[in-house]
Amino acid sequence: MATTLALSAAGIAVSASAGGTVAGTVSVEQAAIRTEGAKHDRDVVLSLIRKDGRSLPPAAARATMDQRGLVFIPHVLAIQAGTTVTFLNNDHDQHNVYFLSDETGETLDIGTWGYGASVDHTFDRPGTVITLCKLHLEMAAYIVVMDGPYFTTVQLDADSRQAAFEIPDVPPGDYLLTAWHKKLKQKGGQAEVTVTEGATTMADVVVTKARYARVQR
Ligand SMILES: [Cu+2]
Repeated sequence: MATTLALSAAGIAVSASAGGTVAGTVSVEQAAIRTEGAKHDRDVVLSLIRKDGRSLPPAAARATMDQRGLVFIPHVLAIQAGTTVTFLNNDHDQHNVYFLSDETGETLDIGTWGYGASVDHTFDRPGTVITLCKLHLEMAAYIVVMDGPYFTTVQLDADSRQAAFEIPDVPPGDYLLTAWHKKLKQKGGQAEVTVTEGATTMADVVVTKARYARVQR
């Protein structure tokens, strides 16, 4: 019907970033996935890295890492480099926050504070930052810092060890698709994907114990 077509065309016009989408499934070859509890390993971060060297939009969003019930929430936080994260204490206990760079081993203690207080920290460099509390050794979170804004975090299903993912609004071009999971820290093995305006590129990613991602199309 003409009405339907007009509505759908208007919807496309409103979407300023447009671009294309990369979607598929990610699966992790691991004996078991823990989907419950403070130290679950259900999160996978899928990200696209531009291959053409064109400039990336600056980080626009802010993010929050909560400390509640002696747990960092969320357990895995993916952000773009340049993003400021607010570290909030929602417990009637003092909490500390210190960072351990997974790549360099460098540490940074940003302090200790009490209920209702927060401290901001801006993450400038891509990489994995393990976030810890010196007062509660069981507390841990992972901040996954990406160079660009083209990423998504998905939760694996406990039985299938799979999750569907979708990264929308990606400018057309060639990218490297990578996956990050805390147990299977995938550092290389990127797969090439081409993003086309208005289209969805399908890519199924398998994260293996050999620490690389395979893409099957
Ligand atoms: Cu603590």
